[in-house]
Amino acid sequence: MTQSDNNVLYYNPGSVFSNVGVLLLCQKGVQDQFELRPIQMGVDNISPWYIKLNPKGQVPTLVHHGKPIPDTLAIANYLDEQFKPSIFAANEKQVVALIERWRQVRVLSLLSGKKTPSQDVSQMATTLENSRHQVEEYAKSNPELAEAYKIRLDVHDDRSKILIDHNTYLAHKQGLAKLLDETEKALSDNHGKLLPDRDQSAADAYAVGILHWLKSKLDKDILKSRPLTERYYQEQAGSSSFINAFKK
Ligand SMILES: N[C@@H](CCC(=O)N[C@@H](CS)C(=O)NCC(=O)O)C(=O)O
Repeated sequence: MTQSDNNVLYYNPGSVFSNVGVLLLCQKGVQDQFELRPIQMGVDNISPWYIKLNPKGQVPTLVHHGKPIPDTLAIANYLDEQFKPSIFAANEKQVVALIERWRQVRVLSLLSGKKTPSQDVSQMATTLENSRHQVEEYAKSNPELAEAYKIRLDVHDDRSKILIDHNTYLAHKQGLAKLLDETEKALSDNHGKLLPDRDQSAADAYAVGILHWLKSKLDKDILKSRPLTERYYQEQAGSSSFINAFKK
């Protein structure tokens, strides 16, 4: 590990949870202390060096002083511990519950899932099979990472279902509509905030990061019939942390 590997955010600029990771760093104002290093998905994220950092083989992973912190919620908690003041409250029950609601949105399904029962997904299924085989090969040739690769295989299988199962697509589509309706109601009840007793929390990074992704990649009018959520999004998108994260 070189000196420059000590403080890094491994990410993929197109991925929604990478958006959230970058936004968390910018909300903390510590983005300049980390190198944002893109990795090649399908290649780097299943390679032994990355699986050692993040057994799920997902992005983002934060590395701070050489210590890997996989998973955005763990990153939010870690940043609050390391850099004061604490602003995320990512260990508070109501904040975690709301974050988990937003994390159930699987944008991959909405964008690339099986949208109609007759859609031909055979090419996708072949690509996924090949990738699964590659993971199994890595597991065989790196026995010390057997446990980690088991975790990756579970993530891989879950991801495959999201991409090739039509009912899973429908469930995620309905789930998103329900979450957006709940958000509209919460903003109405809480005077424009996501939560009753908190002006700001890590949940905002998830909501705005995911909304940004949905608006830019799936449907720019997704909030058309949800004016309070649109206003909330616009306010958040005007903040300096959002501009630093996405508009530079
Ligand atoms: N729970 C994780 C989710 C991370 C995640 O789902 N990352 C996706 C991209 S948005 C990923 O790396 N997918 C690639 C793969 O699994 O092959 C977090 O919050 O960090």
